[in-house]
Amino acid sequence: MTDRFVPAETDLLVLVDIQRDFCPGGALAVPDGDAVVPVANRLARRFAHVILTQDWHAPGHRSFASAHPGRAPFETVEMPYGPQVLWPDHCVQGTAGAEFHPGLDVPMAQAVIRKGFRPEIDSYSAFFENDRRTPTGLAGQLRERGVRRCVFAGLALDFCVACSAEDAVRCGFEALVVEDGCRAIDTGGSLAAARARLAAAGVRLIRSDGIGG
Ligand code: VGL
Ligand code: ZN
Repeated sequence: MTDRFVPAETDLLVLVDIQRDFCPGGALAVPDGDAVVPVANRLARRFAHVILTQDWHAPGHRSFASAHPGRAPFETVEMPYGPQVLWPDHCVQGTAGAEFHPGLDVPMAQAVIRKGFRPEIDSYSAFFENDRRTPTGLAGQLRERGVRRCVFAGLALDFCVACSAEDAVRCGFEALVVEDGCRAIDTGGSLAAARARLAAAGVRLIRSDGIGG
């Protein structure tokens, strides 16, 4: 049914936010989030280029509901750069919750993009912060390395994975998402909205068993 995807030298695997806080028992646990770990480990062995992203918030980050008196997690507020969902405190720099999942076995990963470290602005995408303007530097790094196509897996499909894939397209890369290598938060219709945005951006959804050479 689906065509096979054979990773080429110009393909990059991006493993998004596979961290303790996004897995069961964590501060912002994505349902079944740790199910992506074995998929990520397998995928990483198929790609010449592998990078990781790591949600990495300053304490008291403005995306935390705790920074907005009277507000609760999963409510949406208006920030200078647009609407922002408020989250439980998560992935605080240097804490155990910000560490990669202990089962993630990807010693071949070549770079870690830390994002969300500016206290006043959230960053879902691996390429731009949520103002859609402030770059992380990843696009330049990938161009210098000759990468043409980005393949994404990780957490959460409807936030950081979807935003990263959309921005990859915006930056001139082709983008694919490995669906069974992701899990979603699905709050307030976020998963359906993300799927629609991915389709509109031309991001292809594939399955991990269709990848190989
Ligand atoms: C994420 C919400 C807040 C994600 C990060 O990795 O998808 N979601 N911070
Ligand atoms: Zn975050």
